[in-house]
Amino acid sequence: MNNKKNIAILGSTGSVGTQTLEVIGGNADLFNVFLITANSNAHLLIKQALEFLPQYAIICDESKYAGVKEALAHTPVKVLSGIAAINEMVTHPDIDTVLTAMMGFAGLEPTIAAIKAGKDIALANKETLVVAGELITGLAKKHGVKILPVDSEHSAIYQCLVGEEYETIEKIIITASGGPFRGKSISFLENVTREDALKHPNWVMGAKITIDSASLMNKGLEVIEAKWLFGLEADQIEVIVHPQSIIHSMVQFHDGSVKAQLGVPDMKLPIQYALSYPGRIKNNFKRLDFTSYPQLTFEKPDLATFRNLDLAYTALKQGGNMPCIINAANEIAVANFLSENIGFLAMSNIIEQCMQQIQYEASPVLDDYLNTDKETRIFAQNLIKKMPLKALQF
Ligand code: MN3
Repeated sequence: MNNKKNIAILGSTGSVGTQTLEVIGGNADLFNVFLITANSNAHLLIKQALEFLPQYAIICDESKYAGVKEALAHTPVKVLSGIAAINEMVTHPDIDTVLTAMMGFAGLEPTIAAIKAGKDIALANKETLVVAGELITGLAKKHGVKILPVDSEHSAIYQCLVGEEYETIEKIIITASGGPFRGKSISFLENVTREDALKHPNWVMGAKITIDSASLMNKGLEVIEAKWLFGLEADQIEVIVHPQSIIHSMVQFHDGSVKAQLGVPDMKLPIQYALSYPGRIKNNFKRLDFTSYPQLTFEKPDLATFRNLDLAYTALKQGGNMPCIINAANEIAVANFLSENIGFLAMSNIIEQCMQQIQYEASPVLDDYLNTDKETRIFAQNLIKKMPLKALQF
């Protein structure tokens, strides 16, 4: 296999997964796709397997296994199915880097398995660090693996920190576009629809993260993700709304100097950096033309209207299993908003009630996270079922 880097892509059919394949496709001399996985999108998984001929293709949904197997029968690609197969195959000795782009809590177990097997992680699944940041960063340290952020804000901070001493960080400043409802009032948000929320001004992403961006929960999850990635305290992590999404985030050092990383909004750049780190690869992605952006503007986030960001800071300060609770509650809330069972503002109420009602654990271990996640999902789903129609909005 010469010295190409073998990459496993967990969640290859999602937005980050497909863009990762684009990056690898443009650098076939440097990277080899070793393993791809999909939750249920068998059609796209087959198409990707035919194009990239990975050693393994895994479909999580076992009911689709036979179809995928048959479609790839004439190729050397080995087809497997189920989450257990993913947890096992990410430990394959030939894999160098595992890029985790599965959606939500599902990313946790395979990430743990990969770290224990000594694989570097290109982390696109922020929920993994939100839910179990202490456990994951502890394991990464123990096994000597790097966790390279794919999230654009964290990639920006990572790039700003190259060559710097950790002790000199005063704070980091995470930028937020503000999403499609920036500047709107509570009364406006009462009536927004799924379609309104899915219209992100700057980034093209999957449905879940797009709703999280509209509610600012995405920024809340990113604040928690940053705490663990960079070993910071809550008061060292600031969020600032920057609607143009040109500055991807910043670091302020203890001499007052601020470093920023800039570029046009395109996930392919942070994906490529995570795969090529510590090097940089020449590419022909769109370049930033400063004169197209004569004004870069900044404003404080509106925490009274977008309560999710405030709830995330609360969870971060409380620690323990609280971030796991908000993540699970949010996944259920977003799924129900997407299927039009609840209104936009109900999402924060569901998360807040779960934070108050689910048993708090100060020092959770893996089983506690699994239990908290499960319990919170059931509780949140029941809450939605029992809610009177009007309460679903408020
Ligand atoms: Mn981001």
